Amino acid sequence: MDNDGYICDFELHDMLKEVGCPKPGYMVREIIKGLDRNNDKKISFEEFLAVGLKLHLKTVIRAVFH
Ligand SMILES: [Ca+2]
Repeated sequence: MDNDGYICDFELHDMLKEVGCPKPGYMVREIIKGLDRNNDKKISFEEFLAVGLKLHLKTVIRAVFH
């Protein structure tokens, strides 16, 4: 992370490696594409937060139904 407030492909690549689930470059770019809402090829804090919330909601919904 270079602390510019955005996560770009190589930063996400390093992050995934650090948390023990490395992904090849093309997959990292697919993930970025999936999260990127304004198509600047970077993930802003807001975009990241939106995903975090979605994942959190999924967990909550799963807990409710199981
Ligand atoms: Ca973006």
